[in-house]
Amino acid sequence: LASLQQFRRIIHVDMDAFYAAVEQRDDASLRGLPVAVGGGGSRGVVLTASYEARVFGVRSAMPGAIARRLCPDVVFVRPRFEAYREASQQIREIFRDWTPLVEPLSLDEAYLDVSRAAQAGMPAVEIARAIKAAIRERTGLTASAGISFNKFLAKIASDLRKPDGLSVIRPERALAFLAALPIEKFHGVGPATAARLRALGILTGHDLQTRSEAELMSQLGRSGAYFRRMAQAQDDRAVEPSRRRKSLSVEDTFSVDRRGRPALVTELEIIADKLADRLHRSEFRGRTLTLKIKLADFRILTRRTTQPHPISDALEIRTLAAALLDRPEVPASPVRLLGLGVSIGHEEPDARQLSFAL
Ligand code: TTP
Ligand code: MG
Repeated sequence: LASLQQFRRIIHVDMDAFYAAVEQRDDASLRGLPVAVGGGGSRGVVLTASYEARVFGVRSAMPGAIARRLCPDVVFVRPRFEAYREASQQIREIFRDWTPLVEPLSLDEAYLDVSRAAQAGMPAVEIARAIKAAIRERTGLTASAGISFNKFLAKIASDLRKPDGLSVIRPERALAFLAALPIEKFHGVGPATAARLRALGILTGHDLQTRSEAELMSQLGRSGAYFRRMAQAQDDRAVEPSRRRKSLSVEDTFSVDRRGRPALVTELEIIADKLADRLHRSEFRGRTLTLKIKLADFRILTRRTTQPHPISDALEIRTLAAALLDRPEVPASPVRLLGLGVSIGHEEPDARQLSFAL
């Protein structure tokens, strides 16, 4: 089986500074300037920054005020999600010229399984080059591509030479490459996990490769076993083209239980903003909002409301969430977790159709 895996050819494509690149494409006066998309208001965060702004340290998810401090000349641009969706549809059409096995991860990113074409004699690297050229020609934007024999390595590869990059990680080089890779670069390792791993003396892929599964499981649970498999280049996850979302949700478990309406509403606002952000970045559309409340005794309450239109606006989600909290009443007992999710209604079997109808 292990050797069979090595015959797979996976390409991961990720657009460069996607929202900012679309803005610079559509407004010539922004080209060459440090641009931040989002972050303009008093409380807004930067969604992405042009490479000119990244030189100053401006990053996604950074409050606009900090971006301005780092880069006083930064130009804030209001996001135009319709334009990003349009570019996203264009790149997906290009992907489908090469394989039906396309799994989008977000508007600007997808996995492609091109094993069939590779077996038929078209090297995956050539396919990736052709895709990059077509993206440039049809959208005026640049993308970076990574090629390998599994998803995990393809995704890491696409990040190696951004922007406009193309990188291949071949099977015979994979283990050495992963051994040298700092754990921060492992997809799925955020700052918190990285700190935990470092505290355990796990700094690179080599440290994951050489510890036993039992040891990592006892220290890190199931994710320990998962990262070990990834470090050993054992990733047999298939590219799943038909993965169609039925819901999208965000939850927060509190370090200290929250009690009373003002505290709960404050938390809900944070969760609502995160959910709106994720809704914008996916194509998912749904009309039902569900509030999940886990009490300190682990009982779970859910409340939901269905709107006549797809839910995506942060302010609307905040308002609906507060109303759900009040209806029938604010829970009297301490709350351990709050979650908000948007889902499709019964009469909407296909979220994508709905987004076309908009
Ligand atoms: P990314 O691919 O993570 O970033 P990017 O395309 O801007 O830059 P890179 O060249 O490093 O790939 O995300 C794609 C788009 O998703 C990005 O342009 C804006 C949006 N986004 C958010 O809205 N919030 C976020 O926190 C992140 C990371 C991205
Ligand atoms: Mg990108």
